[in-house]
Amino acid sequence: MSFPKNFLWGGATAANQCEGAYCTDGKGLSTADVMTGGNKDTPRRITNGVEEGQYYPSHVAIDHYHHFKEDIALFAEMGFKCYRMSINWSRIFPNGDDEQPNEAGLAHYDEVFDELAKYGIEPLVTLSHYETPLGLRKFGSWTNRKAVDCFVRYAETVFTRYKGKVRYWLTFNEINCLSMMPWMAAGLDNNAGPQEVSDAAYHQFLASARAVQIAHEIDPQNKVGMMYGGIMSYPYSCDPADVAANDEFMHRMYFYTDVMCRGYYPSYKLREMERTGITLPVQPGDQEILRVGKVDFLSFSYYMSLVCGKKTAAKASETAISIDTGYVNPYLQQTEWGWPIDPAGLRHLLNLFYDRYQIPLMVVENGMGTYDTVGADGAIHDEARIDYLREHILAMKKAVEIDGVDLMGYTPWGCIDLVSASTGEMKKRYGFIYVDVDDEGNGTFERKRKASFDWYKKVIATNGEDL
Ligand code: BGP
Repeated sequence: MSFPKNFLWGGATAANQCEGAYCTDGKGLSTADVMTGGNKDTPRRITNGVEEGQYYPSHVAIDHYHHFKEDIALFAEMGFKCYRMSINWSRIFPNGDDEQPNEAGLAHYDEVFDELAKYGIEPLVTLSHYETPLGLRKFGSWTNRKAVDCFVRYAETVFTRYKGKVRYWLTFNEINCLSMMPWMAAGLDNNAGPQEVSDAAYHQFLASARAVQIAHEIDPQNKVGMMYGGIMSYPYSCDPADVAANDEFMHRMYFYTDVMCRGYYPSYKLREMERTGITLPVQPGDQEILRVGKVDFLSFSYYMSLVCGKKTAAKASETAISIDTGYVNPYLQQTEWGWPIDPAGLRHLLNLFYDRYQIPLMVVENGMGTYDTVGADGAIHDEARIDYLREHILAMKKAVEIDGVDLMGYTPWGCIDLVSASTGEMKKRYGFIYVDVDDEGNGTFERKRKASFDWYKKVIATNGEDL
């Protein structure tokens, strides 16, 4: 037994990180469109609108909007069975709360799905991948229940329009990252308080649950998953205080998967809210919505593992353990961006989720950002990427073969080079396909196959046997 026969091998992107064409064909502004570029040492900056003289990576990106046919042909050449992409909500509802959808936006994705169908590539579509329409800000974005209705209208519109073309959907990208990055995940100010973050999470859970229900009603073939930002951490030591600190940290993350996979708030979260005075904006019928709208599968990103332990300097009381997530794992190498490389952690997380929920899993992001350059021979030697991916595929294989995890597929991140979400750089590259464009959007936009392109093609052709 190895990977299942119909395993969904492919790659993943997000609209705001690859499409460009940020105001083409009636598209409105999204949260991503007002984030300036940054780099490894300087964080991206959020502006009030589009300011003169600033560079906004999502405005150009790799211009996938105009190159999608060429890009999909390259994916097909690698043998992709699946392409994870996102629909940019602000192409469909430019302000987020418009009465009518924008036909030009809908027509664009029709073309993309038709192109994928030509090659038998199954789309896996994220409805909201760090690209909330900026228009939702006028009423407080996801802190306001109105956002639920806007999302549901959008979801219903695309489920109806693309019925028969798309069967696999994800609601919110890395929904748990709302706790760390409120702007990216929900269009809230980054200094949003815990009550606002909790309200936004509650509304996204409701929106996701309603979307699941509507997707099933529109087409019983639809499968809707959640998407967890693959945070996984080890206790710093076997000191029970380190283990407890790690448990508490992981509860903050698993709370998101618990609600979406089980259909209710877990007891540890409800107790924590009682202690901290956070309330839920519950309305009659909500419990039923969450229960009925449990996801069909759990997908997640996985790049690295963390180490968490007690904060030695702080006093830990029984109920409020002080957590330190800043420990360095001495057993692991790091990428050029300082992300610890831990394939065994992927097997661990797959087991943890499968034991916890017993529903199909999918790894929808994984990969290593590197500085790739075109060599004197015209080739791009990204052997380090091949090594990284090989080890992670081997870890998934063990989870499937030895542990019996039900794994649907694997879509490594940034299968074609694209803008980095955290830094806004182009030079942090993940792709099998190189794109000639720099951090300021200059270049020929020519696509080139890297060494990993042929390697991944062979991996897919042999269903993960020849690594
Ligand atoms: C995930 C996001 C992606 C992606 C990836 C890599 O958190 O879902 O959008 O960008 O991380 O991160 P980065 O681009 O910061 O290297």
